[in-house]
Amino acid sequence: MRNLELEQLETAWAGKTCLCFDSMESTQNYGKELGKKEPVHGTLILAEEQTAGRGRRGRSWQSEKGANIAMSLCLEPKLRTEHAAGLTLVMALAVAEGIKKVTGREPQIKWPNDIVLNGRKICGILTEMCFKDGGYIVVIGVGINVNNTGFPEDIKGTASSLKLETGAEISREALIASVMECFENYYEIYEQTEDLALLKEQYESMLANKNREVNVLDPKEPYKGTAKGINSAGNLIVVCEDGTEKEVYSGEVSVRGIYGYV
Ligand code: BT5
Repeated sequence: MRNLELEQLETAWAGKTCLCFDSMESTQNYGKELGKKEPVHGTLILAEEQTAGRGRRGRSWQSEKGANIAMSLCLEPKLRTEHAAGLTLVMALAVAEGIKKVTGREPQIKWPNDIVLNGRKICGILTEMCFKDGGYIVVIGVGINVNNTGFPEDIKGTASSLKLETGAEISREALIASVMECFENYYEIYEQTEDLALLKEQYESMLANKNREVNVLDPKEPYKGTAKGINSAGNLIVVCEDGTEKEVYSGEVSVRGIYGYV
């Protein structure tokens, strides 16, 4: 493990402590274990390779060693616990904005936790929470496909990387620094209201699903509708085919486009 100082980083706390590993199971596991033992607010865990990188609900996250970003940001929020889930959307905004600053491209957010460029997934976000004495920690995992140029068979139809989309090799350090700066800024805005009220407009301006037909993969009963935007809790507002409006909670369901991944 080495302590990495991100040269370009201009934050007060986010990513100021940055622990970088060659290989580990998952930066999420490491972050959660570390957080139980010591103060970790703002600590960033990075791995060149994950042997058990994961997505939501037991899905796996696949990433080529040395080419991409696999990182977890540890937080000890002062927020009420029920408001912590919204931090996935705060990170999505930070990643989208960070990518825009570094590449000049305009990525979009596929609610709630994917970043897409030209309709393909270039980043996934996983937020997990665990309790520790006197409080709780939140670990936000971010996987960004930066410089890889190939994907395993099962995801090559939906995934892409920044290099494939822009044609240029991207500095991972510059991108991490940019995402941390954006995150710190948005997090402090989120803390003011403990919801997305002040960030909603910006989030919706990057929302790939906005005004699109979506399939809501509700485990009880999937349904179709048109995504209108989010509310300040971060739920997706979907108008169903019969005109009724539903709030989709990010923890429970996935959303797919009718004609493709977005
Ligand atoms: C996610 O889950 O997209 C969250 C991924 C979070 C990964 C980071 S890496 C650092 C930290 N440590 C971890 O162990 N995890 C976090 P979900 O929405 O469930 O999407 C998972 C699905 O995305 C998989 O089932 C695949 O279909 C697809 N997938 C896997 N690897 C991908 C990749 N590199 N690019 C695009 N899609 C991928």
